[in-house]
Amino acid sequence: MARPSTVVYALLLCTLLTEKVLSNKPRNVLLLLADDGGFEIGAYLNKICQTPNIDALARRSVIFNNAFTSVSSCSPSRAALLTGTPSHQNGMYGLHHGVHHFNSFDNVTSLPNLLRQHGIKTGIIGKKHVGPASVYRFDYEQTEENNHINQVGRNITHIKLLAREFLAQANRDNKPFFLYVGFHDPHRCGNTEPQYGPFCERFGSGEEGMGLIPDWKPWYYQWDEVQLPFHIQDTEAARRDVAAQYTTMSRLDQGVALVIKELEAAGHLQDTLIIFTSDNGIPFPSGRTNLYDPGLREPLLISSPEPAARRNEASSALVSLLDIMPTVLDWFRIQQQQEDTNDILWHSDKPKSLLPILEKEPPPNEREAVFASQTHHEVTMYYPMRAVRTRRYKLIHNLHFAMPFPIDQDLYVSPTFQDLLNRTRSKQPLPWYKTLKQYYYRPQWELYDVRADPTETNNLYGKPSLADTWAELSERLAAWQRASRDPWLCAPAALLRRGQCRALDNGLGAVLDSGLGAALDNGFGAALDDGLGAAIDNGLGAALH
Ligand SMILES: [Ca+2]
Repeated sequence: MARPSTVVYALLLCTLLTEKVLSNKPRNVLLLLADDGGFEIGAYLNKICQTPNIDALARRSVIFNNAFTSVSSCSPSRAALLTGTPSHQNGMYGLHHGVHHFNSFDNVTSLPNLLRQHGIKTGIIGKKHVGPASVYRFDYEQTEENNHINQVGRNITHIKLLAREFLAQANRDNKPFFLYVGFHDPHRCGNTEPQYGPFCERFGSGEEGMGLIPDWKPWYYQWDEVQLPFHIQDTEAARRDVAAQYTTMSRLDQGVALVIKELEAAGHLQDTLIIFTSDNGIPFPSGRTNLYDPGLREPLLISSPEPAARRNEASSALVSLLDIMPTVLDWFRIQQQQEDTNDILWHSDKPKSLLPILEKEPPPNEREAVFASQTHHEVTMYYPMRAVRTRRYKLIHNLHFAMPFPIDQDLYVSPTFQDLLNRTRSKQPLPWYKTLKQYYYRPQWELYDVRADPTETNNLYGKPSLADTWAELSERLAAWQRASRDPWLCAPAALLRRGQCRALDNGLGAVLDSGLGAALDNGFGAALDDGLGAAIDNGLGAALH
């Protein structure tokens, strides 16, 4: 019989050997990205929309309750996620496809390019929606560029088989891998393929003429039972829209399960970091294309196979999707070189690896902040905004505040938005938290106490007791813009030239100089109140007639 000390020594040796083996084993990443996905998820306390598979992933994950995208638009968000830089810095100011034609700058360093240089096999299945191709090159690409988007983004049986093919290749090559699955669900499709319903919820459902996705069992919902978010009007039309969105969530949910099953079958469930998130907020008013929380806040689940990893625990840490790139690099133990940093002059507020949070919840920190930068969505939708959000406050700077907030085509044709228009035009009751006029016309500065006012309805800008808060947040926002070389740094009161803001004398300088309270003295507030806005939907129709 061994003496106790021998046993202890043997155990210690065993532990050391295990750690050695663990540290050398391959490490992979699976990134699952929803398209316009929100919190219609059981793990995020939606009681009606059933997502048993995403919930199962959540039980193996840290569930982030304060994760935010840096831009609420498809291509810009994906470019930001894949470069660790805000849209104004990587150049993806708006949508990539069609007439919009936005692309990142040719010299940007992207995650897939960097990983490939380090011998990691990279793959993308589903929606890509970024360019140029040379900046975002994956070893394996099955995207809308070589498939129909619905087949590669919504047909979960096809997605499953593509994942199987990629994983087999990675095993054959004996390489660590980064697999990015860009689901197209639960994106709307009423604008492009209305025959499948507002959310493509009938695509592949097995109904007559809809085709059949063998692995999908659609879940259907009663419109009067949905859990309505505060920013959607409480009407039958809007509720039916949400019910359709829920059905599409069931396809995303089952797709997530299929891909994870393929990961397991390929022998990689125990060596792969799994990340689930969404590119931008849900396609409803105040959601996608907005810097309000419904546009910026995202579900984020990260499941680590490490023995010490937290599981089924919520984190309240304030994190950004800009943190995904440093997290993935950290996981692969790749040090980002100075020349790879995309020319950022970060001093603080820089993107950070989230791996430490997967082991231990950091203490609550009121200094934490996330930032957002929006410029376009569609090419016609020029409405630059910048924002900073702490746990307590959100400051939004609407640079072109005198313009009506632009509406994208996808939202415009939606049953929810048409219902808003029709009710406003015909002066029917509109059980909504805003009026259309308020939605279209926003002040230059919006300051919200998001802890006391999570719906962001009470603009505190100009309140004397918050003068210091505004000054601190606006300076911090400007510092972040400066560090990330934002061409809009001085807008709208001044012009950025050789690093300096040069006054334009356009009447807005006073707002910036005098700080609080001056916003309504610029002549634009009066224009809104003098009846121009009353006759028409967004206040501009009358001017055209
Ligand atoms: Ca999207």
